[in-house]
Amino acid sequence: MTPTSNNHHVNEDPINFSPLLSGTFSNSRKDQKRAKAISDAIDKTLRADKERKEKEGGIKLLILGPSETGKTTVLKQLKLLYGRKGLDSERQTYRRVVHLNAMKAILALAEGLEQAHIPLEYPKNEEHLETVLRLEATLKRYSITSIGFTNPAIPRKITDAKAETDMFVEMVPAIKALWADAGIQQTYRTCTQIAIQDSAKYFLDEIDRIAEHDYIPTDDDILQARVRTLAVSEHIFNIDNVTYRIYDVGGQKSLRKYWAPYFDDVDAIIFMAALSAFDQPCEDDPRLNRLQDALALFNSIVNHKLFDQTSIILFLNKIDIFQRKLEEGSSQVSKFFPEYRGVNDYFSTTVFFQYRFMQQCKDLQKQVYTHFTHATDTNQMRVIVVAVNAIIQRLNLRSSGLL
Ligand SMILES: Nc1nc2c(ncn2[C@@H]2O[C@H](COP(=O)(O)OP(=O)(O)OP(=O)(O)O)[C@@H](O)[C@H]2O)c(=O)[nH]1
Ligand SMILES: [Mg+2]
Repeated sequence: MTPTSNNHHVNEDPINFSPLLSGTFSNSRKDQKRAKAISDAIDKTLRADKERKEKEGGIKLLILGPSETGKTTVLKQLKLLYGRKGLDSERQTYRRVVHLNAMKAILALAEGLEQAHIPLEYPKNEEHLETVLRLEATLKRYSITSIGFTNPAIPRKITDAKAETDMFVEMVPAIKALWADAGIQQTYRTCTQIAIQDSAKYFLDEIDRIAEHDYIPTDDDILQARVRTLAVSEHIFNIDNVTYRIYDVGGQKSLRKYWAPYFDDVDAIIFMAALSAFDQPCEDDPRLNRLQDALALFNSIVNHKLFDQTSIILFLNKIDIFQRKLEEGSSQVSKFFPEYRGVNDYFSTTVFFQYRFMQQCKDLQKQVYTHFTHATDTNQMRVIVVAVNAIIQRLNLRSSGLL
């Protein structure tokens, strides 16, 4: 079944009450008639809304969690695994996202190199460095959250696609020269605190391919591409003969207030946190550790009274990056979580983090199903989606008294 998407703009009212608010009503017969007509219209809208929900039925599932934890990536995997067209309808538009992601990545590295006073390997690359640093002002204009796009995850502020592509093509020699420079490579390896996207290496390694004039993003490119979600969007999938209504939300702090209108009648929640973020500060609050923010947010969701009967599934995501960080020895868990006294290996640290999440749950009877995930890996997600579907089905049957 094809997934359908509805964009719920964050300031959108589900019902338009404006006629009621637009005038006062006297007791005249004409006004009474008008008031009744409006009241009937509202009843009709509410009835239609209720009927639509009943007809659609199925399971209402929210994907929640802080920003950059992989929520939209999971949705892309669902489209690939269960959508008739996969990611085809978005492929062309992602070309621009990929180009912008690559430019942002090299800009972040160039800035990091300057801040850390790391010298370039080849002084002749100085010219390229300046070209890239000049990108800052331009890239702000072409912010990844404001490109024209038909994907509901991306708001529509139309910019000039050709101008973006031209800009990218002009930048390619500078990007290639800098990415090959040992100074930039050292910045990439050692400056773990710079705000660089996880997909930076993937796109910079692939620069020749993505710069081809007839380049079309592959599924993996789309899974790696990063676009902030601003508006809540609804997607319908049929998984193993069960209809799911899935909501993807924006995780930035300023956007969390728009989640609440979707909290009624939720059957299941996938809460996502990025384990790899244990040593990173929040983008919108640099004093706060990202994983601490995730724990606090999980606390407010798992103990929320509206989610008493909701199945909670926890995805501790980005285990590939987490594992790499531990293996490289570049970050110690105990430095960021002083209460952790174990060794810095994958097994002990994941047990610790899972325990920290479970500790947030005040109701000791509440089951939380945890998965350690690598959301950009389609093979792993295929297995996990089947497991999650089985759990949700079982819980659903149990709560309806059929099991
Ligand atoms: N290496 C790796 N990258 C991942 C993983 N999951 C997601 N990503 C990447 O992380 C970036 C952010 O993922 P998104 O899915 O956009 O994050 P989000 O939670 O939707 O973020 P908001 O929309 O801002 O709330 C993307 O570039 C993804 O490709 C993972 O498990 N491993
Ligand atoms: Mg998103």
